[in-house]
Amino acid sequence: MSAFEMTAGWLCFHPDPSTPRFRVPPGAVDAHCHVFGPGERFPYAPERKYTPCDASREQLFALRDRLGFARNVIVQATCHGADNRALVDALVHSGGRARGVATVRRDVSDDELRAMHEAGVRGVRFNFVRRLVDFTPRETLEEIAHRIAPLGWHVVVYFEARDLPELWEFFTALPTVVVVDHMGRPDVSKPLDGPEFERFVRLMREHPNVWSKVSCPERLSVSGPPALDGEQDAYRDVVPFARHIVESFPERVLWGTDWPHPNLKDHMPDDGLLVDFIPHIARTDDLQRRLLVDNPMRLYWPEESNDGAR
Ligand code: 0GY
Repeated sequence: MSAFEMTAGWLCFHPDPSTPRFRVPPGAVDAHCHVFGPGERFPYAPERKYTPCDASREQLFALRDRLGFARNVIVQATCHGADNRALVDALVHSGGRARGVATVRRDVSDDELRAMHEAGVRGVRFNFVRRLVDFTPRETLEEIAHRIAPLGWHVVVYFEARDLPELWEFFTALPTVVVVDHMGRPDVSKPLDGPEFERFVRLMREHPNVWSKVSCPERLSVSGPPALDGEQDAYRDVVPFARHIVESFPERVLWGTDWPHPNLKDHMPDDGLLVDFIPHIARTDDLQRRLLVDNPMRLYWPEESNDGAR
């Protein structure tokens, strides 16, 4: 399949991302990315809501090197359902340079959880985005959260900003660290200090176990990608939101490319430009080091982190 060809309406990832102008600090972690298939080897889930372009571990690791990252956190996407084989395969072939977040069902066995831990899984993902998943009862998710907590794992949650009020009680009762994908998907055409984003900020302020990925400007932006070579302008409407979270909670933020960017129809980002977005949201060396190295290391490689006291 050639780059930018549409599969069932979705774009494929950028074939030749630019080399970033921003150099990420040594040891930087891309803390939100996926592997898809290849479908012939790791079939997509029958209950999936989209069929992505294949995006293999080899391609992910090549991108990691090109962008200057040292490690990846690979997150199970809904198109693979609760079949974590492609994820686990990528982890065990990463030479210890990738950790993962899986999706599990309530009937997962202790042996399966232990095997995933051995492979490098350190969290489970609960997805509440209606276009991506069917409904799972909260009690099921609570049960899963209590099963994985003793392993030292955390819960990653993905939801739309408008659903936060209804999910608040569930999130705040979880017994683990809770990592929110893409800042809870704010509507960036609304004011930064408006009630919707303020609610998300309050969630983080009142609950020190809540972390946020300040990722996916390409998904959240209304103003869109830069004009030709105008990287300063890239996704500018997302900058105040991401910057606010980074500066308010520097010890609880993560960043990731979201490669290979599932479900994008109009615009496929240049991953190099996404990296160039980082210094606009994390403006000092210290903030950049926490976002890209210290925080992900503390959460995913605590045994190697020298940041335990923070
Ligand atoms: C993302 C975003 C999306 C998809 C998924 O699991 C998934 O299928 O997370 C999306 O469509 O917004 O983080 O990859």
